[in-house]
Amino acid sequence: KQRVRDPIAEEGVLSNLSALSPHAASIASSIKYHAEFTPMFSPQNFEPPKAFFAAAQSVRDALIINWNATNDFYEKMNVKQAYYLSMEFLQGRALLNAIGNLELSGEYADALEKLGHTLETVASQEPDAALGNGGLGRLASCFLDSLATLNYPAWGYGLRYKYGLFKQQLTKDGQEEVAENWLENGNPWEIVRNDVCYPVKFSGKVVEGSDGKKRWIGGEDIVAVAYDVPIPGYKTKTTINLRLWSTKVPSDQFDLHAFNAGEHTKACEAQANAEKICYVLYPGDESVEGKILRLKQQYTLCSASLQDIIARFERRSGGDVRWEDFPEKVAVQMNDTHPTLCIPELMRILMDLKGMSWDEAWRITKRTVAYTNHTVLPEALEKWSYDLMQRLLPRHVEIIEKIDEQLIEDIVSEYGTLNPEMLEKKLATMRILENFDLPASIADLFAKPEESPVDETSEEVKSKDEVTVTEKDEQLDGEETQKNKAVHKEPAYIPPKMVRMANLCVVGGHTVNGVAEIHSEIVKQEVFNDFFQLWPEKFQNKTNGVTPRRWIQYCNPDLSAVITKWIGSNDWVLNTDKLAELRKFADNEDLQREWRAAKKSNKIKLVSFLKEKTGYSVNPDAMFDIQVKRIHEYKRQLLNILGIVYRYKKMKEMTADERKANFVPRVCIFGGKAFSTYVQAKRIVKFITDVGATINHDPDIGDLLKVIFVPDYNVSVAELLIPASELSQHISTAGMEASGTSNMKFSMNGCILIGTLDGANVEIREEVGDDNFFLFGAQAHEIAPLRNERAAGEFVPDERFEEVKKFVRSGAFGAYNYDEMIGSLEGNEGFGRADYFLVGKDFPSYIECQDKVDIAYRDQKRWTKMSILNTAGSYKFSSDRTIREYANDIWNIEPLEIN
Ligand code: 4GP
Repeated sequence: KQRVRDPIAEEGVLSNLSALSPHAASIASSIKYHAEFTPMFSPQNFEPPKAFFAAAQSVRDALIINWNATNDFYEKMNVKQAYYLSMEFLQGRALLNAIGNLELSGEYADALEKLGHTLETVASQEPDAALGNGGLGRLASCFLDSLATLNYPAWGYGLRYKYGLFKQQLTKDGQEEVAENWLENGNPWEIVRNDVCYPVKFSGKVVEGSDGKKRWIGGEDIVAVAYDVPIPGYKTKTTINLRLWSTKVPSDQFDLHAFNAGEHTKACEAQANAEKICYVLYPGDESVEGKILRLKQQYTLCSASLQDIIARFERRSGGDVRWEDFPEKVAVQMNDTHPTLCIPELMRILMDLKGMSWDEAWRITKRTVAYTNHTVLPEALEKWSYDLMQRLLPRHVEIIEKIDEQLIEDIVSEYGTLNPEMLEKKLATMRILENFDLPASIADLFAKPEESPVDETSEEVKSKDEVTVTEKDEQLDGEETQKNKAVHKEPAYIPPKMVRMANLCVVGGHTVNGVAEIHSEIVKQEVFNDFFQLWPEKFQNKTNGVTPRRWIQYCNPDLSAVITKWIGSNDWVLNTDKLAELRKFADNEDLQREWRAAKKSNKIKLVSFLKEKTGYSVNPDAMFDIQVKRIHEYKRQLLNILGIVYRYKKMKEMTADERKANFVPRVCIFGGKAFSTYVQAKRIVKFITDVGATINHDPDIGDLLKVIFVPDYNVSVAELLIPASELSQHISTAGMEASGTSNMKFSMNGCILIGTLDGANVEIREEVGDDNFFLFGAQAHEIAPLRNERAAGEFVPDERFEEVKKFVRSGAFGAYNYDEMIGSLEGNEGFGRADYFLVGKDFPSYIECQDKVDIAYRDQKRWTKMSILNTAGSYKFSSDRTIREYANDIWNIEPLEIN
């Protein structure tokens, strides 16, 4: 027998395992086994990266057993299953979450210690799986955790991007984006399923067979391959699946002849084209190539997932496939509009491949899919160029045209033809196809005989076919086209034909939901009001939630221990209603002391992290005031930083003693990424770092004020920041933040919020109580009149706001010219929309509210009580609650616990 070399033992790290509990000992030997056989690292070492890999693989073994059992059980029971389709899953790290959910954290800590490492060091080796941008993607990941925990038969479907959301580096010029190569060392959590792959087609043409059936032929064929990621529930065997698609070329398409003829690039071209679909999350879409790539991504997700879902349905039906039962077995949730192509794709498969009639297919599709809206920003409501879509997905465009035609009929039959003006307006806003002629029968209604008909062939108006290729490409972006045409003063502007994905979702989905009460109202009353009037029963609210496992239990063990002690058990992790029991102890001095100690230990951890990442030393006794989220004008990081500038200016005007007496020491922390082409957002990042560079080095200020921008904000950084936070800022212009989810995480961790009445802030304030939330600013219903007032030049800015702007313009924060940024708050000529986000309007109430924060913080008893009441009032914001609501009200699925 050959002796298997044992690198760990050879290094003398592991003498014997007998001191461990049997479970920890078997974990240690499993880790040893994987350390030996993992091909990833040189056999000699057992450094932390390798220890992580080996530990993760040992966890994966355990997960696979449960995952197989879960899938087998679903297969056998053939119950209805929900599928959550999302272009984003912001999973973060998996190790601590997995061992926590398996209730093996202690055993892993012991085993790793025996092997010479702390669990913490090993866990920190894991790269974040950042397959998402922000709220929408992180919500999807919280939902997976809740689905598994609550034993719901459900899967997630997404794309396996080779590069996650970019890494953010901060230089003297502001943000720089660097590729996030999260798969560089391999991904121990995924299982590649070469046996699960589906063809996906682009372009080509549609032909009609002699049987009248449509066939989509030719074009480019690629293959989507499944990579499965097991998602363990908490305290349950249920381990659901996140299936991520990767793309490649069909195996018979490698051009061996070209390769042998020395044309290596050509030979590999098809492969490269197929693979690049899954290269990056949200590839830049300024260029036509970028747009094509994004549409290919969306279609790949929809097509591969639906083929997979349908294959499963057929398999589970045995020999007896009854298509009308499809919606009884399958619920598809579209996470925003990115997976909208599910609708025409399901129609195509049911009609062209399964032989159904239009009516049958439409009935099934409508009962299967549902849509969640995550934003009211008009620029985020996706539209695709009709021409581009037709080039890439000709059959789908035919189907969309027919859905649009049907919609027109529905609208006409609902509203009649008696009021053509109203009908015209409805059709203009509700149609899926934008800038399209009406069908002749309807168009007649609006004919204006006195106008001479436009001569399509005249020189003035170019027909679509005459437009050159480049012009066509320009037309792909409506705004760009308008700008170009305006500059060149072209005689006749033909607005580009577009497909409105959100409208298609509302028409094709059985349910449309917003993500917080106020947002769902805006969805009904504004964004989709015409649809709401037509189909009120489709519209629902599902207030977001976050998983209490990751977002308190695992990221904040100190506070969790205090909660568990005072509630008497850790049931609250599953049943967050129990958190409300903390209310009765909110004044208890012992609890308050323990509460503060937990916060302090989290702050101390953050202090060393900040030192390591930014070089700045901060005082752990100062108030930690945090704003972390994507950088966007509507989220108003500018309001926060201008408030800080105001504070700084006031401090500078005082003597040292006055400063001490008037201001509570604060560490103001920012984090977040700006989209790479969003110039104003990047400017704001640079401004914050410039303000920090000045204030942090000002000897007059010392520990009284520090401004830190934490680079590369991601899930793991959030897990450190949130537990250490005391004040957090959720200060969007009212009506613009759909929900927010970090507000829920902060509140859950005993952080007090300063915020506007926007998104889920409204509901958080209701739960935690008005006294425990710092409210300021204009309300949603006031925003439109305020903007009008602004535009009419009737707004008189507060002098403190004027003072701050002047101070910034004076060059107090370095040589960079911030005129343009400050100008955007004034609506100067050429600087865009006159303070569209109403920073100037809300500035006075914001800084006054910040004074109230200082007063409250000085009274630590009062502050601690507020903090406790925040955690106590956060029970509603568990994603378990949200998922139960989706399951009951939208998907109609039941929990199924495997035995
Ligand atoms: C975000 C919203 O901005 C945020 O308010 C919400 O909490 C989150 O979705 C989850 O519902 N939207 C996006 C996006 O991330 O890409 O539109």
